[in-house]
Amino acid sequence: MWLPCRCTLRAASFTPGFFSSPCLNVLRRKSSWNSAAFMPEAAAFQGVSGRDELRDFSVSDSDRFWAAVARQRLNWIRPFHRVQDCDLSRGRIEWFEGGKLNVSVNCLDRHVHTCPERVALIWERDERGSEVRYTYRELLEMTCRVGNLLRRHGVKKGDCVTIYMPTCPLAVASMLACARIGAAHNVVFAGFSAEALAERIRDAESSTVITVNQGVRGGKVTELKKTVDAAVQSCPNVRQVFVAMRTDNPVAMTARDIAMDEEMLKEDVVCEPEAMGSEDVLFLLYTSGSTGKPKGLVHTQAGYLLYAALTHRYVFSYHDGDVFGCVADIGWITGHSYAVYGPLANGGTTVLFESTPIYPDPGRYWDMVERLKINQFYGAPTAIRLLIKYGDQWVKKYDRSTLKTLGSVGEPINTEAWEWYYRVVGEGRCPVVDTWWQTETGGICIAPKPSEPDAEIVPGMAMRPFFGIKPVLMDTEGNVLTSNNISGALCMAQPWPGMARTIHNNHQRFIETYCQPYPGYFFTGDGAHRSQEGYYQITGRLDDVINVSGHRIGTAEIEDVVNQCPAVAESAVIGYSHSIKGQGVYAFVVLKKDVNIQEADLSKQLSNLVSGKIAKYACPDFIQFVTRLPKTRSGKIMRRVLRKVVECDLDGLGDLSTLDDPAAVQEIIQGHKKLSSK
Ligand code: 7RM
Repeated sequence: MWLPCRCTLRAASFTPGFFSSPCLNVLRRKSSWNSAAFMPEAAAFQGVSGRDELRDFSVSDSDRFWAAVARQRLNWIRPFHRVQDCDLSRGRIEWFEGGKLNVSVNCLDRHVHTCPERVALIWERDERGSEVRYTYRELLEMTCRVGNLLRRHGVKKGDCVTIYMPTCPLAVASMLACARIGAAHNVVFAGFSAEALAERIRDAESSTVITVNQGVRGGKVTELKKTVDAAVQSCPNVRQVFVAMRTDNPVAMTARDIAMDEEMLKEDVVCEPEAMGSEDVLFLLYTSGSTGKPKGLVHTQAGYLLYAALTHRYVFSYHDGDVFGCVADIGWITGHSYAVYGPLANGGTTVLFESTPIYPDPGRYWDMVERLKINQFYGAPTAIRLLIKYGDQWVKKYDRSTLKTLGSVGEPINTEAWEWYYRVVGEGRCPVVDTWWQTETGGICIAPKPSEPDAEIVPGMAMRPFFGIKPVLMDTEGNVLTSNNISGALCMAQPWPGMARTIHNNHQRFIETYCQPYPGYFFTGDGAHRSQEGYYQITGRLDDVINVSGHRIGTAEIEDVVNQCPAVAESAVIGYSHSIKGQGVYAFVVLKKDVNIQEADLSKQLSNLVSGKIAKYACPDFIQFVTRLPKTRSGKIMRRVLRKVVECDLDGLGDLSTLDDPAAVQEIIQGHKKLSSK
């Protein structure tokens, strides 16, 4: 049994409210700034007074800034001798060269020395009210057992272990165990299909997979082990699958499978940590780009951990004793940085949320806030928009007085959602931080905080670059736009420790995607507006990546799957605005000539195909069958035209003169009218 009941009972006794003055209102207090109290290392930066000045200093003298922070915040086995060695134009990014450390020691052992009984994890299980707490000592023990188990089964430094698990303590211990023994982890979101999982296992060259018998989410059981079985059929390199028990239902085991709970108990609770170089790989995480093949972004040890820890502390004003509630799944970068690495590096107490915002009812989040006494709540706008529809009573039923900061991530937060979050959830007491970042950036890059204590927060704006971040806006010719009140492509003018280093086995693609579009700069793929006051507002993707309920997906990836259907000649997938999901998926499909299937049946078939090959969230909400797609004479699909039709902005269709066959557009307009009136 993987749920030692002793853990349920022994929560460390500490007072979460200790640092939370009831009125931590950043908007009201004007303070004389004590740099050392705000950030101890700032005391060494002479003449730097105020957070804005500290931000300027972190960019203008980034070597001194990051050296001081890295020395102060991380435990090193061997000190680094060079702060950074980066050349963005060539995609060379190296931080803290010569340094050696172990990430799991930084997340666990050092806190066990000072406060072994502090709660590290609160697992908010799908079954409401059955939360389980793990102290730092217990999490270290569990991590060591997994580390020893992996080692005993031949996992070595430099290997990559794929983790296909729900958000739970054993998944966290598995991630940290990899870090402990020097293996990279590759967490695959447990909502991905067998094929999507198989592709990621193969690309990562994993020979070891960790999973559970079944997952439980929103009261529904998912057959994760069976999905792994199906996936590894096409992964000849997979040698072993560790299977832990999330439910009591046994699953069929093969010669390749290892019963993880039982085997773990045989292992020692001490596991020698590997000394890792700063730039050794910590993990791969796959994310969608504008082509069909997901990219395995590579994050390394020291820089990533430092950046996750620093942003966690300063963007959310996290203080010792606080309970941090990031509700993201560990299968996404948000779960990595703000449910696991950031909070644990800071010795914090972090919530692992296994459920959904509306299970068993729409009060789930706020019931959890009351029960676990959460001080910082970090979630996605799509969930907020969903909850608005159920009404304020689900929020007001519960005591939210422990809340101090509310965070938003994954997509733009519209004003209505922001206001509701601020007024209803936070009762106007808690700053709302709209945090912009990406899998590629490793941690938050633009957010309203830190800021001077009396600085304003504008609804729906990420606003201010974090320490060490220098955003620039570019015009289409690649010129840096220097004025305010202007929009452009969002790039970063200098490297920062948390950024991804490469794409696994494809450095060329890394360079082409991020470094070549604007030579010398890191291109984010997003557009942004800089206001008159100099604040940043993200306007959305500039490429064919869309964002469905905060999940990033490339339209090309969906098209590739749709096109695999034997009846389909070609397709074009676009995103359209959706009131809850942010964006929805709309597919235009051209069928082969002599296809004789009912459109409704075919729609169903295509939806099943997409959920089977990618995941449910990627399924089209609308499938419109057309006889031809609008194309340029050179054969390029004019997605701009399709987007305008779907957004019902016919006046905005613009210049159609480059279209090969303008009549195609009329047919598409008519078909869209029919489909949307259904
Ligand atoms: C953390 C995460 C990244 C993409 C990014 C944006 C969009 C994320 C915001 C946002 C507007 C935000 N990583 N995005 N945060 N857009 N405001 N605060 O989401 O790799 O999965 O997605 O998400 O387009 O490029 S991610």
